Amino acid sequence: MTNIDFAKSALIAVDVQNDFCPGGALAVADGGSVVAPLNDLALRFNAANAPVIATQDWHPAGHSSFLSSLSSGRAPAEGEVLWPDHCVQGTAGAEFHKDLNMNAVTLIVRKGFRPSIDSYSAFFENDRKTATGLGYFLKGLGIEALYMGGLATDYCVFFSAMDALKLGFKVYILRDAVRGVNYPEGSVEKALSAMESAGVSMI
Ligand code: VGL
Ligand code: ZN
Repeated sequence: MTNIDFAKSALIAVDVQNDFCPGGALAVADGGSVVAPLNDLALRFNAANAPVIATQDWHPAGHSSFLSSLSSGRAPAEGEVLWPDHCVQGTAGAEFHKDLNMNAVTLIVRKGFRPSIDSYSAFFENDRKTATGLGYFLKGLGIEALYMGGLATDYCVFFSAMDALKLGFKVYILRDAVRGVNYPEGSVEKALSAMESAGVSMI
């Protein structure tokens, strides 16, 4: 692996939660396999006193991103992607994968808790304006480079990486520590190539 300048780098584990792993409500194929490489790297960041961030999709019951929310008569917006109920606050599905080393995590960022806004990105919700605060946190610590893995490649990892670039961070995707939903078919490939063209490094 590349040499990491730990004084200016942070590790971000995106949404490594039960509902995105096999057996979960929105399972990503092979999702659990991101855990081992993330844990390895988290220990290296810990040893260097560098930030290790875990994001957590954290929806209230009946969240507007759930397909089930349409039963209350709401019309979906053009192009809006809706999901099975997942990562509902306080449920087992919202918990981190049991093997993810949470002792190594220095900050947990919860997102998607506003009932009417979804939030794929770790930085801005899907209205593209509401900040999660993570950008300010990282800038405040003088962080310049982000090492990112987790779930899902084509949604939360993708939007987080693209926002991070816009905020001026150098972004490295840990290629063996991401897995995707691939819905619609082909979206993982599309996300990977869009990230690369935008300037994300795959390592
Ligand atoms: C995610 C869909 C809905 C993700 C979260 O973590 O990629 N995808 N909520
Ligand atoms: Zn979600």
